[in-house]
Amino acid sequence: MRPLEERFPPPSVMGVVNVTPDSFSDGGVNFDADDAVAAALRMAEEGAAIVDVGGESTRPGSDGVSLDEELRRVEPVLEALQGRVAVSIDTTKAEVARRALALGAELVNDVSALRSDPKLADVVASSGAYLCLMHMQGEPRTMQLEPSYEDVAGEVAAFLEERLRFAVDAGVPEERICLDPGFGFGKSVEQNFELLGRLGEIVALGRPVLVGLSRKRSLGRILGDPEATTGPLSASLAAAVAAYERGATIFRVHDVREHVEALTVAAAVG
Ligand code: 7PJ
Repeated sequence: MRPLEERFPPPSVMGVVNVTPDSFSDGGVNFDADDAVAAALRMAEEGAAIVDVGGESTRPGSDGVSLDEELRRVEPVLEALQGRVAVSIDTTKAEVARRALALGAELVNDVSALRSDPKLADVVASSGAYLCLMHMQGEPRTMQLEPSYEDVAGEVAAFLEERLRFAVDAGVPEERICLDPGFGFGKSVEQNFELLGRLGEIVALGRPVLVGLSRKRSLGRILGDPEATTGPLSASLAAAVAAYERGATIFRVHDVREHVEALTVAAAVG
């Protein structure tokens, strides 16, 4: 298995394929399996290196979903995509990851960083899959109520370093792991922007850094709408380029073509 940074050289774009009725920003557009499959194939054509298929919404305020329901959502999509496009499974559940990996997924995107399901580390370790470990303060249902840090970048870096150690100790090779500061997961607008400015402190941990800034509400809020629940494409592109310049290597986005174009230009600058 190739190291993650060779399999996904910077900048690599990960297209978001939510198979949920209530996601952050594409609120149900891909809830139908056929629509999700078509969206994923289009993203691959537009230059996505991988598509991230998820059946459990993690938007602020959301509740979890049962194992059966999550499998019912994602399995038909994974089956249809098998052998056609590289797939990441966005889940916190070991059983969903196990089925997804059997259906050809190559990366497990766990927003709980192996804290939700004690069996997930072993599923990843024994399969040879890539793994993304993401920072979150609190849990989706309540995480935006009162996010609090003394030093947001320092605390996120320390958390990710600890979760990296945990994953490696559980048998996941370090070269298969990437880290994600978790923009919007228990962070205020100011904390998100401070974290983005200090992304170098996460990059300094020595693993590839994945960022998800696409359409996030902090982007809408910094533009002046205090009630915004999403951000526009223009702001998403600016944030992605800012992250790229600070060392991020994988970009989880909804608008693949535009991000591929923006990041290709940013990369040409060197
Ligand atoms: C992220 C994610 C992120 C990773 C979501 C949305 C919210 N996984 N899943 N990083 N965000 N690794 O799609 O806007 O930032 S759900």
